[in-house]
Order: sequence, then C-alpha cells, then structure tokens
Amino acid sequence: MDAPNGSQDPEKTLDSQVKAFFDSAPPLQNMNDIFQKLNHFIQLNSLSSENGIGRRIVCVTSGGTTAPLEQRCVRYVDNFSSGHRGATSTEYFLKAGYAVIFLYRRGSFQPFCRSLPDDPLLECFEATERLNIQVREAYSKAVKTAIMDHHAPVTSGLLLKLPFSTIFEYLQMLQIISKPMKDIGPRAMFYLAAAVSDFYVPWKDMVEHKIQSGSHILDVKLVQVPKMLSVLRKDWAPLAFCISFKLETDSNILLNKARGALEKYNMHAVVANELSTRKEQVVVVTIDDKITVQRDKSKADDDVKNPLIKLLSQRHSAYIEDSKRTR
Ligand code: 9Z3
Repeated sequence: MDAPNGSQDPEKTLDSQVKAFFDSAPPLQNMNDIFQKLNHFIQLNSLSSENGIGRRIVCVTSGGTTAPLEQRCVRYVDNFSSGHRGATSTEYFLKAGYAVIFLYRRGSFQPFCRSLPDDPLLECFEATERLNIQVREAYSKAVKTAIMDHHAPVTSGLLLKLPFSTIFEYLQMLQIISKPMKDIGPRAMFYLAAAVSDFYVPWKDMVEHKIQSGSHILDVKLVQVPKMLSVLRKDWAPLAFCISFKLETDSNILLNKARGALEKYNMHAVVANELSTRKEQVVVVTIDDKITVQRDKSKADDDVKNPLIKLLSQRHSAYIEDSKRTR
C-alpha cells in the first residue's frame, strides 16, 4: 500500500504507537481457546524430543492481512499473498524436525494440499448411485497422501493451525504466540512470510456501517501500522531466531531494501524475493552474507522452500549452539 500524505505524527514514539494500536483493536473472540491450545502445544514440544532438550518450534506466518474500512466490515484493503510460501515451508519445517505454529489467513493455501486441484471437495469426490461419497480414481493417491501427511503432525501435536483475517487479529495473535515462545529462548524461530498491512484505520476512527456510495471520492484516513518486528525482537521474544521477508517488484532495489530491513528490525536473516520469480529463487540476506537459493530445476516437484528451509534450519542450529556458549 502507498503511504498517504502526512499520515503520521513524528513525535509519537514506537511504544505509544504500539499501545494505541492494541488499545484500539477489537479483542479476539476466542482468546482463551488460543491461549490453551498454544500452552499445551509448547509444553508438549518442550518435553518431547530425541535429545531430551525439547524440539525446535517455529511460528510460520502465511497469507495477507486485511485492513477493514468499516467496523461491520463489507470493504477492506487486502495484501497480496496466496499463502503458498508459508504452507509449503511448514511442510519442510516439519520434515526438518520442527514443531510448527501455522498462523495463516483464513481461506489461504494450506500445508499438504499441493497435489490437490483448486476445488478439492468438488473435483476429487463423486457421489455413487446409493449417494455414498467416494474419491475419484484419478485423485485417490493425492487425496490419501494429503490426508495422511496432514493427519500425522496434527494428531501427534507437531502442527498447530491458527487462522486470522484482519491486521488486528494477526498482530494480537503474534503477540500471544510470542509469550510462550519467549520462554523457550533460542529454540524458538519466527518465519514471517505473511504479507502484513502497512496502513490501517484505527478501530475508534472507523465508521460502524457500510460506507455509502454517492460521492466520487472515498475519503478514508489510514495510519501507519507500528513496526512490530522491532518490538518482537526487542521485547516479545528477544532470544528467538527471527526471519522476515522482503517483497519487491523492482529487482534493482530488492537487496538494498532487504539489507535495510535486516538492520532496522535487527533480524537474523531477511529473505528477499521478487514477485514474479519468488517460486524459483530467493536471496537470504544476513549481516555478513547474501546467499542465493534456487529451486532444483532437474526435479519437477522441487520447490525453492526445500533448500531455503534446509539453510535456515542449519543457521538456527548454529545460533542455538552459539547461545549456549555465550550464556
Ligand atoms: C513475502 O515476501 C512472501 O514470500 C510472499 C509469498 C507474500 C511473496 P505467496 O504467499 O507469496 O507464496 O503467494 N512475504 C512478506 C511480504 C511483506 O509484506 N513484507 C514486508 C515488506 O516487504 C515486510 S514485513 O515490506
């Protein structure tokens, strides 16, 4: 989204912007349920692992946040993201031995659904004469694999899926997730692939009912969403390994922007991706490296997320070892 003119009071500190954001946000409907699920998930994965020191846990964010324009929302400003990056990365993180909290936009792409058609329910199944439902022959292998691959980590407590739609829900949930993640120190990772709104209408300034058409100009004032990446690193989970993404459409500015984000938000790595080539290639920017990661083109079903997660998992292991030494 483009910055509106003069949207921000420069005097406001980040802390007061953060406070204003959360004070104005409508409270989450199912806060207690989320708390319970999260605490149970983190406890379970802190006890169990092959080496007895608890599993690594990653929070993968996925899909775009919406910025509502009306409280009883009919219209909203959306952010581009199909959710493919987050969903597929979740599969590779599970494969690498992580427990995954998948914080995703409702209706976006889901883990283990890559081999299914766009409308799986209507395309993969058919009604028999007796009105029983059966899987079409052509999809039987894909459906079986998807169900089994998804069922295994969910039932064994390795995959927790939490949905959001609005920027208000997303940031409140990220903050809630950070609390138990803080307690597990360097074993925690944030992999922030969601496309997060840069601007929003504060809840208290938002009209209640659907905005009526009639005038030629829609005059809505959006203010900047506080830069929560800094707050996540500084306060919410200072020991967690943090990866953010930088998306640009102009490849000439991408790496500088990624470097800027790395320094400004004190990330451990920023994954730079260009919109049109994002599934083929990304560049992982760290304080002393720029590593190009490409999909293995010799394998038809390979994905850039496969080598990307291998690399990040190695870096995370090194980070955990370093943290032990400096403790
Ligand atoms: C990304 O850059 C993701 O890789 C994509 C993935 C959204 C491009 P898809 O979901 O696409 O597979 O269709 N995410 C972060 C986008 C973003 O908004 N980043 C902000 C920025 O670039 C920083 S938080 O300024």
